[in-house]
Amino acid sequence: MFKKILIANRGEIAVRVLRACHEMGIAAVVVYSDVDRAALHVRKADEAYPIGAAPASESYLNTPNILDVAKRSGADAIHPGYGFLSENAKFAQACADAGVKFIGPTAAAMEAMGSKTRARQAMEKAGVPFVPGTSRGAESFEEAEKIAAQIGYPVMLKAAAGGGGKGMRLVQAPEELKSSLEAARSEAERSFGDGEVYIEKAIVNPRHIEVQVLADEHGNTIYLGERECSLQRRHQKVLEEAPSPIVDAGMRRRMGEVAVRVAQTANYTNAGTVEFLVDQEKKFYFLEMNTRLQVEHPLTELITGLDLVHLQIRIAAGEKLAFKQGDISIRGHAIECRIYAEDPENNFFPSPGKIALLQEPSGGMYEGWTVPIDYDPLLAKLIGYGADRELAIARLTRALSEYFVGGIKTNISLFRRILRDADFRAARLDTGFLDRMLQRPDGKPIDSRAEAVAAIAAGMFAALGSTAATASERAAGGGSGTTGNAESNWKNASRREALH
Ligand code: MV4
Repeated sequence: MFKKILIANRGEIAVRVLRACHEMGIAAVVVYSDVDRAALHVRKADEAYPIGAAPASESYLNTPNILDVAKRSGADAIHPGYGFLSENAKFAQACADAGVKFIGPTAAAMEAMGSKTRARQAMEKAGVPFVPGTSRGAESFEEAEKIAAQIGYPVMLKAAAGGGGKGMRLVQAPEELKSSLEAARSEAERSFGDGEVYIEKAIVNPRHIEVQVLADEHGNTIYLGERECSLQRRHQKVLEEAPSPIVDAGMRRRMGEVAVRVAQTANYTNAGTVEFLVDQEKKFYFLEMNTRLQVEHPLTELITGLDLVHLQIRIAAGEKLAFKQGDISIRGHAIECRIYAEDPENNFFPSPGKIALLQEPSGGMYEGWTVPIDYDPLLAKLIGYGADRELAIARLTRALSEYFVGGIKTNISLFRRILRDADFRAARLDTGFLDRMLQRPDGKPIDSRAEAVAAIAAGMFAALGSTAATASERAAGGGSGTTGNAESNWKNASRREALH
């Protein structure tokens, strides 16, 4: 087993990986940029090294500096977290060349999945179902016109090098094809330096459902059920749940077996996610594979009882999976809210700044911390778990009512709204859900002042009446807490948030 792991990331995922290292008796080394000197991952690490200025290109994407820290600290492995270098095949190769184990798939497996058209060609051979369309770029407008007519409108133009919706265009009718193709091409060229664009049948209001897979380095690959990720805004996931409300045991097995075939076709090792689009008839189509641990991985951990980061580390250290597909069972239901530093009342405008007040039912940030503008706005993840979906929703609703972040804006109110939405409650979810909800007037608008006052009142109860529940939640949260200075916190709260 590794003795020391370097975590090449920041924020909540760095803390999550760090905790797994400590649970396994492994020392954790972290790196940080200039604006992250006071971040939680730095505070909790065994060793922390500065790697550069705030821009990610100078710090968290700075391969030479990160590898230099690996060497200086004597780390024997690197965990990339998600984002940053996690899906960078060149970085994985550079780690291998430097004799440091990259905790993730090989550079070759990442490259196999990097190009959509290449991945489609490989999956075609393996008999994996994917959206009808071409598996190579359209050479000319005339060719695209022919293909689109064969497939039938609406069609989707996609960048072969793409992901996350960049270089993607929905084309409803033949007369839109020319301008859409040009737009998709130039966007793909600008974003990826590769203008290859291919054509798929457009699935109308699809669901986005993904399957977690785990593969060891001895040929064993298993699936760990699915996550429903249909609630997105501008290709940014907002709320995810597991299991998917529309997937039954038979569909889970069929999707899982396809996901395992995808992974095996790519010689995939470690943790990965196979994404599917699911149409209104519940037919599923392979979309792409994410060659990293994902933000929403704790949902799978809750419903399977497994720790995915522990398993990633064990796999990377060469261990065999200690269980088989038949040992995996799905228990309960989990829902995740991504708490972002952005303002849902103001077009989701980014909201960096100092966290002046924090009442939280879980951990990820602390009072007095300044959220930098330089990175992704994800502050924390709030996950409700219960025996079934109803209970998971009830727990999340309760936790959201206790949640308050002062000094900056967050999207917490958006989740209160989603969770009381009738369509959400009935699990009528698809990728158009959020946009539709946001176009309707808010059925129960909450005055932000009233909301702040309610939060302050909740905070007073939490701080003054020290019940067992509050104490344990505070312990789990790891924030600075309010016990002992309830009065000054209350004063801060009222001064800053509402009563002035
Ligand atoms: C699609 C599609 C409909 N038909 N492909 C968006 C991101 C990219 N990874 C795939 N995406 C889509 N591909 C076909 N053939 C609709 C989407 C899509 C979407 C997918 C998942 C989650 C949210 C989405 C929002 C809009 C469009």
